[in-house]
Amino acid sequence: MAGAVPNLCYSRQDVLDMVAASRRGGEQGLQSAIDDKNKQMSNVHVRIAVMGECGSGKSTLINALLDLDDDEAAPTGYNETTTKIAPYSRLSLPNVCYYDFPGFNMVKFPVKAFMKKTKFAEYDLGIIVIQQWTESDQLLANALKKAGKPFHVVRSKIDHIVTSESDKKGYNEDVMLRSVRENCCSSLEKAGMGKTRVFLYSSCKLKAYDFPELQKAMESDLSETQKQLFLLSLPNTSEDSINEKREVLRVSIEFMAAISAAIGAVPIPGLSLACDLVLIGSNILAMRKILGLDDGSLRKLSKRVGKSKDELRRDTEHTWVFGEIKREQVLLLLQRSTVAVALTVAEVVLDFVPILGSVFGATTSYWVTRRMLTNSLEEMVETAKIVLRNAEAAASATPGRAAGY
Ligand SMILES: Nc1nc2c(ncn2[C@@H]2O[C@H](COP(=O)(O)OP(=O)(O)O)[C@@H](O)[C@H]2O)c(=O)[nH]1
Ligand SMILES: [Mg+2]
Repeated sequence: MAGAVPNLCYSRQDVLDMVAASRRGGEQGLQSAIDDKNKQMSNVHVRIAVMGECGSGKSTLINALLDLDDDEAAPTGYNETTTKIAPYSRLSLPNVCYYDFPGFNMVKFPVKAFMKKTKFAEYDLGIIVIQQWTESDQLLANALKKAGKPFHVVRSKIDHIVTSESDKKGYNEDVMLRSVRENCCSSLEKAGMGKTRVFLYSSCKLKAYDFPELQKAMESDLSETQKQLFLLSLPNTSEDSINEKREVLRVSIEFMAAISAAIGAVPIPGLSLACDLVLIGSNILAMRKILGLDDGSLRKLSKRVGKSKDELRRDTEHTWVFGEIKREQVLLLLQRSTVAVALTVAEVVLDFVPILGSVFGATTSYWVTRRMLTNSLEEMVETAKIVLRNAEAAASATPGRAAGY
């Protein structure tokens, strides 16, 4: 099991289509419907243009939205020299891509040529990151408008304002935030942008200010299928975000079970189980990565909050989640009591597990795959929430240490 991430985004309609295809055209109909859908899905992309002046916080925002590892992350800092648009995505979700635009306030930057060459229509939406609204921001907003693309304005580095204002007499955070929002909105209005919402954000505190609302606003600009991809790409900043991922993954499980049933219907002894094991194993790996429980994600989180991986895993019950997921482990998981319930319902005893696919064919294959993946997902979701709580506890015990919590 190579750990390749299979397609995890199918809509409820896709699953209904699959069922209809199998009723109409039997096994062959289902197979070709699955093939068609997979072709379609690999063509679904989410392309987000992130724009703004040098140093406004574009690259930092991209890293936060994608929760990128150090080695995949967009370089940050004030010495930006790039004059090219740089794409960033997660290895596991290459179809969600953020495009880091060069800042226009650089010396000798060929803005006119750049604007002429850039095809703004290629993006699904834009984000303009500001400290204050400038002429180049206006230029970019106009280009996006002309291309008929939605965009959002983000005011970054709110923590800087909090730090500089909080010592003042009579400081009230809500009043301060309202005034920053009003100032930003009125400068946009003066520039002829009309009433535009400005999202306040700090890369040091992703749960605070308007970062969650920004994610919701971005989501609402996308099509149903794009939305699912986008949700899976977001960081686990809250139990809500983990629950949203669970919903998307639950639908994908239905689809995987349907695929499994299609394979199970082929009367070749052993084929079904072998395929089921691959299907189940690769899906568990994919879901684990999406939920931030793979070794790489834990290492990154551990570095961020200053706690060891063991401390992050504290109080988690389902230790298999963190282990190796190979054919043997999937077989072992298959024999666990939670899955045995499903098997008992099908009047199958555990001794039959190795020949399940060939003996019981499509129906059993469907239920076993569905049950296995659903149980695994629930246990991973439970684990992800405990890891999140441990990370949050670590972050609040070490102020200033933990970006993103
Ligand atoms: N404290 C704080 N620093 C930030 C924030 N966003 C960006 N920065 C810092 O500001 C600098 C410029 O950010 P960067 O993302 O490289 O800006 P870009 O040129 O627009 O890509 C970097 O040193 C970042 O660490 C934020 O919300 N809070
Ligand atoms: Mg940058």
